[in-house]
Amino acid sequence: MGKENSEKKMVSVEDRTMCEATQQMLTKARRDGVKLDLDRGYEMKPCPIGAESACCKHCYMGPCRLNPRDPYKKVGVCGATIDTIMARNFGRNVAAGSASHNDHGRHILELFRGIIDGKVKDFTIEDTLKLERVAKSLGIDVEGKEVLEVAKELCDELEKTFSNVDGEMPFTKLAPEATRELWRKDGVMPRGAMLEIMEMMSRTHIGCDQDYDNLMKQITRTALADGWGGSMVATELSDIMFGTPSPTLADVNMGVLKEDHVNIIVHGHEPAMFEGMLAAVNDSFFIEEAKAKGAKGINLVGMCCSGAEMMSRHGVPHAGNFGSTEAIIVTGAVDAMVVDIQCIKQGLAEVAKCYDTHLITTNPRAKIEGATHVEFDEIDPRKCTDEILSKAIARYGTRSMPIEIPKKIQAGVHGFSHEYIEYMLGGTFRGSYSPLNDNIINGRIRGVAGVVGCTNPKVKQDSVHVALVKELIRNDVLVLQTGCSQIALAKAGLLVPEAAPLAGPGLAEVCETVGMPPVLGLGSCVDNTRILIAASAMVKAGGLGNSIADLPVAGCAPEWMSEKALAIGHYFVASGVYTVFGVGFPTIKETKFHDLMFNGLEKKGYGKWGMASDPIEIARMMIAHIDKKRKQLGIDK
Ligand code: XCC
Ligand code: SF4
Repeated sequence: MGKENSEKKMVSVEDRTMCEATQQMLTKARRDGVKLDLDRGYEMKPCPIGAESACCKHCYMGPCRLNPRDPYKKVGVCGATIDTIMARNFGRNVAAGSASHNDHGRHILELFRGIIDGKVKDFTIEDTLKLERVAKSLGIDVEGKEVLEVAKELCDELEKTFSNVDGEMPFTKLAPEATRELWRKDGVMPRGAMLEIMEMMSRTHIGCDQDYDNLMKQITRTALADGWGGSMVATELSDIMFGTPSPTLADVNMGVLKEDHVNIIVHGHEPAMFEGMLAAVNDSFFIEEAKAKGAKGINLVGMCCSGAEMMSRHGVPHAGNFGSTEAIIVTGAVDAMVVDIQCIKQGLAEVAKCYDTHLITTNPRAKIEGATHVEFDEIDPRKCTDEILSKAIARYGTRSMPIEIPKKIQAGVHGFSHEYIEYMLGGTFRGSYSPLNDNIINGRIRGVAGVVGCTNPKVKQDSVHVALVKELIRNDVLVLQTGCSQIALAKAGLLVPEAAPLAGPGLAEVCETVGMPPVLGLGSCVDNTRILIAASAMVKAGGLGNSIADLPVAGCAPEWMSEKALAIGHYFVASGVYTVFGVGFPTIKETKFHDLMFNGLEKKGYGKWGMASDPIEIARMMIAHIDKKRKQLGIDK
């Protein structure tokens, strides 16, 4: 009877995801009696009070629950109002998101220092031109200096991103002067990330900061310490160490798995371990080992953000986004899934067990009960990668499961770094401004949108991303993408120049002239900072106002789920961008805090938040904002 009930409730796989490969694997998982996140997400009934952030558990006089339908009727035991409670909850979310990216960035900085000190021998400084450019942009004199000397000075300067206790975070120098003036005037200029995150946590302790407007200042500072801090350090130093991406053809979707190869998936966020794996799989010793077990070779593919990063840099195939990480194991073809940090579902352990796949954690900061831990150390990468390869090859040799790989595969062009976008659309000056700005001013391109972020089993995987992006380009809005969103559109076949006819006439003309897709993939989530740098470059190129807030641009994370997404959303808002989130939002509409986020911030010169779940509605809101900015700039002819 229970079984009958749950079967009746089962939603069709087509309603859970629009990714056909994932549908096929979800069907197989149901048949095999294995529960995936896509079904757990449907069955979970989220707490309606928590969903709107109307509860507080910051002390044990509570937890206190307020009524989202009548938010001002009650206060917490300590007297905290709904605005205080929502602001504190949001602040802690942003602190966690900012901490994640800063931890990632600091780890990349340590690797960079290891190379400079000579302790790390397996990695090197790949892009010395970018090293010089970044150093110069921070005011470091590079004239007549050796590469390592410049690198050391840059490393010392960027260390301040994390350790400063006063002054201004180094990369904030890259923002337009008017934007920085606003941050200074309001006292939200980030100092050091560790300080900002610590202060965010301390101010949200019971009985501390209980003024939502004052809390918003620290929330803003903590978010800016992500975008112009740890995330930007991660992107820029990764480019310097592993190479700056330029357009690369890469295959996406589960069809990149090969039945007759040893399949190894890397999924997570930091590039070092993946780079180490890439070097190791080309070792002839292991290729011979694999052949001895009857395999044709070793097939290394990525997923989620580290996958997006490796695809951008090296054209490594990408097997799918966040919503497909459990599903892909159902193929039975994954010999090892190797993970590091962030967005790694604990549920993977159970699914991996069912399909006899090795789930291997590699980072001391992220172990999973039931997974095998093989620690990655930059000083001796081969120790870890060789052990992983041996395990994966052995598993290939004893494969006993029937294998079913969805035959879905889609080629696309990835790897549009901000440098490349500038070169492609701004390198040669024509008329008074850069060609990108010219095309915005003359109206061929109506505006620029960043569509980014996760997938969330609360909504049909990929569907909001794809419908939204199609609607935006149809209206001549150039779309920049990162993370799991980029993978959704890649699977849908939009990251190719041949997708230009799907764009409106103006954007299509620009795409055809330049030979670029209407949707540009920039990489992983930390690479959202490429959008900040591109936006700053647009301001500097002239003709579109003085600050990022003046630009006809908008952002969206239509299927967001993580705290990192909230931190990213807020650093875009704090940098001047109108940012719309789908799925839902942890505030109550009829409150002062919500009004501050969705209206008040814009009046103070920042961007603002927006929320809608329907993709066409989201597009309409973003385009209306772009049109409003065009009008303010006097280019709305
Ligand atoms: Fe995670 Fe970065 Fe979200 Fe994807 S988009 S689900 S945060 S992997 Ni970054
Ligand atoms: Fe309740 Fe205040 Fe304690 Fe929060 S801090 S749990 S609102 S008493």
